[in-house]
Amino acid sequence: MKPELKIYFAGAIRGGRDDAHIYAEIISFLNGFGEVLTEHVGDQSLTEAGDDGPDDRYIHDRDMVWLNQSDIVIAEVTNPSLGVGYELGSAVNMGKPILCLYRMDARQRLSAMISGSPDMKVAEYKSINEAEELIKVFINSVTSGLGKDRNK
Ligand code: 6K6
Repeated sequence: MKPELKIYFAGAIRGGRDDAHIYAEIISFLNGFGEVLTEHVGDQSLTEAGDDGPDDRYIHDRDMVWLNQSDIVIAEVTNPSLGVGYELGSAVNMGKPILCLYRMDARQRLSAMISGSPDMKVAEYKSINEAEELIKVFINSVTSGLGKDRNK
């Protein structure tokens, strides 16, 4: 049996939790394609202030291990986040296939370091349905190259 696709989902935490419900919807959709290593990013009880969890060094090291283990990286980049930017730069250096999802109606412009990167696919969306379609097409294109199983 072929191994399950390992998906690293990135979304703002200390950068702001306004879009946490969108992260949760994307993660629930991604669960149909493989194992989402970072499900906590969509946890709506996780606040940007909360510091009752593991220490920052532990979080950094664990997330870098997961990033290394992942087959693909999907980031929701509408809400700017230093952590997400760091993860994306690291993922580029690791040679991971990357999809960045950005909401068109957002007031903030996307960083040129993301929209101008030749090493990631940046796609704009308006609705969750549109985001799901973009994810489906991206995963199909990557998994046909990887020869991985997919569920959708
Ligand atoms: C919880 C509440 C406040 O801070 C935390 C720390 N918990 C984290 N747990 C797991 N991953 C984290 C945490 N903080 C940041 N990350 C990683 O960085 C996630 O994978 C996100 O994609 C990204 C968010 O970065 P910031 O700069 O918005 O926090």
